[in-house]
Amino acid sequence: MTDLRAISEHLINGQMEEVARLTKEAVDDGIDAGDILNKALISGMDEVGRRFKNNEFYVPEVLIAARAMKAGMAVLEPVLAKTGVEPRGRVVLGTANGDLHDIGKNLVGVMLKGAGFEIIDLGADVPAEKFVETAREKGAGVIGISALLTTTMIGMKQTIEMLQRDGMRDGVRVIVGGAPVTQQYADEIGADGYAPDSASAVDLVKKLLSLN
Ligand code: B1M
Repeated sequence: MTDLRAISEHLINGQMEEVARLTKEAVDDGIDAGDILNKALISGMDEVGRRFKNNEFYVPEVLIAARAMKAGMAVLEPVLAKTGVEPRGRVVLGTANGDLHDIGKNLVGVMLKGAGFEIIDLGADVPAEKFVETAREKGAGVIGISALLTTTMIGMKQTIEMLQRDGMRDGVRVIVGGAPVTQQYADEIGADGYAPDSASAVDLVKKLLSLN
């Protein structure tokens, strides 16, 4: 029987082929897909997040682990789709209007995905209307906006104002982040939360959706 801890270990070490092979082996052994997701892949990614937060891991290690996670997910996703394991919540993610920086946003997406959330990634340079429209269409509980330029942070405020205008503010939590963004700015514009890094973004979304 495949050892789920071995999958986690390989994921933490970024060994993509091993993660894919062992995930397939676990599926073939008849291990529950939800258990493989939670006890092997997500728990491995949680550890990556913990190490990243404590400066034991840096961006390259996180990206390599994320690639390994994706390899495992590629094996598991068709099985999960059949067994109907529900995602923990749906998050619309993007970089603010006029801003092309997407590396930090992608990391946030990977970590959230690793924690079991469904991510609707709108990419970079996303207008406020697009965030609001997509959250409405997809019934997302959270909008996450990244900005790396001081000049594009305003897109966060515009999105919140648009949610208010459209009567959607109570149903959608807005989180913000990116190098120039601060807790103070998040408070000023009425965001529901600010996260300084991708691991904290996962904790924040869990907290806002009362999943802790
Ligand atoms: Co640009 N750039 N850049 N750049 N760039 C910065 C941001 C800058 C600080 C460099 C500098 O001058 N020192 C500066 C901004 C100054 C400012 O406004 N304060 C700058 C500038 C000026 C520009 C241009 C205007 C340059 C020019 O053309 N004259 C131009 C703008 C283009 C545009 O967006 N319209 C530009 C272009 C680019 C590249 C395209 C070349 C490239 C981006 C490539 C890409 O993303 N695909 C680029 C890069 C790489 C950088 C730096 C060097 C690195 C950014 C990065 O990826 N960091 C950056 C300098 C720097 O930050 N040291 C710089 C790594 C990443 C993992 O960190 O994005 O902070 P970060 O994400 C972290 C956290 O912030 C947090 O979690 C992540 C992981 O821990 N986080 C969130 C991020 N989003 C979050 C969302 C959340 C929660 C947490 O919730 C939703």
